[in-house]
Amino acid sequence: MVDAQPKGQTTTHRGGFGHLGGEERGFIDRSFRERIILVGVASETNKGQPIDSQMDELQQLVSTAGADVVHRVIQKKTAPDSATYIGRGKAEEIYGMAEDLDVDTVVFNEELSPAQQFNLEKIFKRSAIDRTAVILDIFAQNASTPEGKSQVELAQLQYLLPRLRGRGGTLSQQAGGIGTRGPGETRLEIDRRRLVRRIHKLQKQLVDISSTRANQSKRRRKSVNQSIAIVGYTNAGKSTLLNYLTGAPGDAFVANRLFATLDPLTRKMQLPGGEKIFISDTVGFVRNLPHHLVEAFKTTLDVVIDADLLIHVVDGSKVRTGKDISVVRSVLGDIGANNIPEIVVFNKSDRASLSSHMIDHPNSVCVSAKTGEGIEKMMAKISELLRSQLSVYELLIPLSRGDLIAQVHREAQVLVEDVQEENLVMRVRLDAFAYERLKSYIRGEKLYDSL
Ligand SMILES: Nc1nc2c(ncn2[C@@H]2O[C@H](COP(=O)(O)OP(=O)(O)OP(=O)(O)O)[C@@H](O)[C@H]2O)c(=O)[nH]1
Ligand SMILES: [Mg+2]
Repeated sequence: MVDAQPKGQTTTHRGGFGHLGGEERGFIDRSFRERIILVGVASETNKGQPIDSQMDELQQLVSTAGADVVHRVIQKKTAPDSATYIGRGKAEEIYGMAEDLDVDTVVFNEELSPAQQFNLEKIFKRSAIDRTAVILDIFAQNASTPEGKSQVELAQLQYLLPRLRGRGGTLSQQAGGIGTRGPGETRLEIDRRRLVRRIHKLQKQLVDISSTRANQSKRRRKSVNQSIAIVGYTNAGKSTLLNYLTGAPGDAFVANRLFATLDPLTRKMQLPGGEKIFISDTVGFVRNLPHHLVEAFKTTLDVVIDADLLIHVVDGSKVRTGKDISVVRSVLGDIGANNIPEIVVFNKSDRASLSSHMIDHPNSVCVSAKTGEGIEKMMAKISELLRSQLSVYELLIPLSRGDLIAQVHREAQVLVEDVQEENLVMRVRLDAFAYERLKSYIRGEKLYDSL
């Protein structure tokens, strides 16, 4: 058999998502907009969220990835089919539609097993991908820093690895799609080995980055007391809030699309009482965030794990917010951040009345990150919660130790100072880190836990 593609020549195939990242990405023409059919199963396992709103979100994901949805199919089924996810008859029907509508790719609402994907592609004679592949693709397109890129590529490769086995036959039938140019099996075998090597390399790189970050974090804690992280469902308004709070519009990237932010952005800000803190904007979460992606993002989410307080931003203009909130909390649990105190902030009060949300979340606040409405109240609550984590002590420092006095001012919140003979008595609020460094100068017992 003669390969029509001369060796060494690169090609631009009909791009689209679900393709390999890294070195392969140079081959993809992103200007081409794929035509998509969405497929969902309305079953007992839909876990509370109506299938229509799930499909709306999937459509939004697809359009964020740069493709056009031309049709939607929802099948009622008690449980997804283990071989083809939907029924075989339905799959044949979708094949007919895909031919008629000149569709490139069929996107499924839930994660397909490698076997389901293989079987479906055989029936459709075109790519069948799932929600996970779409999310990975969006992250791949949006990643900007070397770290973000490595994390996404790692997640993509880990997702693709089990899917490469045995797909040679179907791949050679397709006009475009994941690695379709090769003669099937042989090329896949080569890719497989290369992918495993690449995975190991990326894992090592990310461990190195993570340890550098941990050191930086320790350094940072020497000079400042507390830090907060803004977390929440994608598109809730986290970056808009950071911009508002730090008084730097345009600092953090804001966009009405999913996953506008990928890499954390940390800024310094002042609380109403004058205390300086760090505040970080973070990547948004989404329902069924790919498992590999959460794993990969653990390093990026260090700022969340290190935080003293989480501002959990919720798009209050959505009719139902319960699912968004539980998704965010579950991802926080996955990364080990579920014990950090959290304040729920319903955002976009300029767009809708948000007071009904307060019934289920009495300690929450309603704000508009756009107009600033409610922000003052939110800040008062944040200050109160942060302050409640600090303990108050009296330090006795010799007046001759100007260096130490300066250190106390840097690392603690000084409430009152009084000269007594040769010493300066300083009443201060200390967090755990400052306590460790200054404990030998503490006079007497802890005065109280908070104000
Ligand atoms: N009306 C209104 N729109 C808002 C408000 N806050 C944010 N938005 C809009 O909501 C969209 C998403 O805002 P972002 O700040 O990018 O949201 P995010 O949570 O950072 O989103 P990701 O980074 O994609 O997860 C943008 O179109 C914002 O202009 C608000 O208080 N009111
Ligand atoms: Mg953002």
